[in-house]
Amino acid sequence: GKVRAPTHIISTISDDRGEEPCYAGVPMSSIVEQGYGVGDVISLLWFKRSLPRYCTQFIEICIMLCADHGPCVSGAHNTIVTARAGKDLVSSLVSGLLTIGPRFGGAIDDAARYFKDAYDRGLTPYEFVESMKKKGIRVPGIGHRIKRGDNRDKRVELLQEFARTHFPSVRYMEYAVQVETYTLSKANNLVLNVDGAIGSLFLDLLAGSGLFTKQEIDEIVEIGYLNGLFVLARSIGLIGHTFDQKRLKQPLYRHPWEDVLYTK
Ligand code: Q5B
Repeated sequence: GKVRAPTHIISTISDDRGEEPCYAGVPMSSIVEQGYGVGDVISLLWFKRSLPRYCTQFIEICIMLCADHGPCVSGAHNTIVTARAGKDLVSSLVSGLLTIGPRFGGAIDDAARYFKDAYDRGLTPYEFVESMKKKGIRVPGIGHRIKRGDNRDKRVELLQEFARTHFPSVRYMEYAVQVETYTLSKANNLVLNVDGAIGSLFLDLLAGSGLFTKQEIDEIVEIGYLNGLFVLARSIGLIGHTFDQKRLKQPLYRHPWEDVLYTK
């Protein structure tokens, strides 16, 4: 009989062999004819299923709100310096992307992991935060360089407002808010930041949509899909910063001596 030669690659998200490409089985023509948006495409290629409109809208809001946060943040700074060194678009983009990590923009997955674990185990915010302190781990999704208890992050408020209106349940987000109330009682900069808001709300999206099994949710959190939202979003801004520097014909960047403490 026929023997199938072993393949070197297994792929389950897209197929380009037929008359038209398909994302998770949905042909391009349907994507265009049915007016799908970027949120739908992310649902198909990342989660391998169509999600309800409020979910895809939430994904799109995350992308829009995280697209840029000015020229002073780590990612934009790196991109600007690289573009001014005469490098090309891809080099400027990746030099900014490479700063995304546990302190800057890449705390979404860990926020989801830690908030989920603490909430599911029934820890009070006090028990959760103090246990993190004992382990010497900063609470991911908490803290910001410029945002404060009396100067909240508008992006967080917009995400919360949307979820409170459209999500069937926001229990993980409410837990994150309780954690924030406790951390704010310790220091005024320990606000729930945009990473923490997205991390906790995505848990609510996964649990509340009814479209993911418990095992699937655990796998998504374990693999870490959610930093992808920040990476994808911020690429839009970093590309913009590259074009901006090129358009402005900015010269090679050199940091001023006065701003360095030379010491032994
Ligand atoms: N402390 C974000 O720190 C930052 C604590 C904490 C317990 C915490 C810090 C942090 C967790 C990671 C996270 C995402 C590094 C941030 C983003 C996107 C962005 C960026 C933008 C955009 C800020 C002062 C004292 C110390 C610390 C304690 C600080 N955070 N304790 N849990 N989470 N957060 N990242 O201001 O006793 O003096 O030693 O790592 O969620 O990246 O706009 O800029 O869109 O681009 O540098 O919004 O919070 O504070 O390091 O001087 O700490 O607070 O232990 O205590 P700072 P530090 P002590 S959103």
